[in-house]
Amino acid sequence: MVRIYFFLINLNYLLVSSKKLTFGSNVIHNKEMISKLQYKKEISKKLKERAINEGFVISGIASIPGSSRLKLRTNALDRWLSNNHHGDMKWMEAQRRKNICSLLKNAKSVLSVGFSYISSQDNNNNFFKVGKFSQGEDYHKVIYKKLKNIGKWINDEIPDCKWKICVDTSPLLEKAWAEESGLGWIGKNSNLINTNYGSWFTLGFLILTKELIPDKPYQSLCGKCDKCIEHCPTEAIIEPFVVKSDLCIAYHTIENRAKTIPKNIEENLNGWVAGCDICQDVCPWNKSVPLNNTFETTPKEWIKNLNIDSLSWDDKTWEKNLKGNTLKRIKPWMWRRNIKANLKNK
Ligand code: B12
Ligand code: SF4
Ligand code: SF4
Repeated sequence: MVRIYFFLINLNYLLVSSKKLTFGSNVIHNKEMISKLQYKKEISKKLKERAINEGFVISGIASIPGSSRLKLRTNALDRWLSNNHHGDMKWMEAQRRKNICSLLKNAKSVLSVGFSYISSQDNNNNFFKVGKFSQGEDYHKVIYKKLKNIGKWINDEIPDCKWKICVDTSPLLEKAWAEESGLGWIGKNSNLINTNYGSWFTLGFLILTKELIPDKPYQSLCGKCDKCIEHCPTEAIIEPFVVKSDLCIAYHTIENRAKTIPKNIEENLNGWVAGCDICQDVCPWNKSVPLNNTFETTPKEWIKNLNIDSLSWDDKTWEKNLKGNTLKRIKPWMWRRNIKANLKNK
């Protein structure tokens, strides 16, 4: 009897203490979880602030693989390609564009940033015009340099995090990832728009192997507006959000490598020598945005006063004048082709 009594007391003691143990380890576990979450929140905030301090106007974070919205955008890319809306840009067909992890193994998050290129000195009062995005320093280099500085900061602050920079040329669905990171919404002209900065910014990305806290995507704010579609002179926005490259002035003046520009485009150039801003100029969200007047966005004198002189430049002069500019990506013969096409229809 006494033995049974002691056995029951021991059993009770064991049960109570094991419960205490489980409860205790749960508390420790929860505390760890909370401090991990707290750390993630803090480092995500710091990273975005670091990007703004580096000179970007907007920054945001998305988690990989992203929401169902990203699947919709990837399907839209497939439709765009199967309808041949990419014209001769065969590089747009790269399968890797649909899988961000093909750019960095074990990628968990992406930092998206916007670099404002809107300067008070743009050249658009001239007959000959180039897109605002291309008037200052080459934005690929400007953004790359800034992102590299942020990468160095990450090496110190998050040493176990690997990173990869992407600016325009990597096979990444940039606007969809920027939208996912909460930078803005994809407008009917297919550009990414932010409520404060309109769409006058170029995009850059740091793909990261660290899990971070994602931002909330915007809702579309185009509403009933159709201005971009109505004003496109070549009807290149064939339906909301879809640009058919073969009808777009930007495509023909920058990407088209043919000797001549198709007649229907040529007749509508109206001074555009490289790129086209019409569907952004008419956008209400672009009307009063803060300017970014820095050396990086200031156009060179010859761009501010663009005229027919550039037609007579030899390749050496071309090299000299275009050094460090985004437009360097256009070959001198294409530049001459574009100016001549404009003159024909002036
Ligand atoms: C190919 C390309 C071009 C081509 C094709 C344009 C295009 N719309 O795709 C051409 C040469 C014409 C071009 C022109 C320009 N380009 Co560009 N281009 C690119 C590039 C390399 C790929 C874009 C792409 O993925 N196209 C594929 C198609 C399928 O994508 P999409 O048209 O954007 O379609 C998306 C949306 O429409 C959306 N969608 C489809 N259906 C629906 C439905 C709903 C409801 C919604 C909400 C969305 C939606 O999903 C699609 C897939 O994401 C990117 C850089 C990059 N790596 O991403 C730069 C990029 C898009 N270009 C840029 C710029 C600045 C321009 C120009 C403004 C330059 C100029 N002034 O001339 C013009 C704008 C012309 C225009 N209206 O689009 C910037 C845009 C920045 C921004 N704020 O959005 C980018 C991001 C480069 C950069 N790193 O900054 N470009
Ligand atoms: S860039 Fe010019 S041509 Fe191309 S869609 Fe916009 S308005 Fe039309
Ligand atoms: S012009 Fe209107 S429809 Fe087009 S992108 Fe801007 S707000 Fe959207």
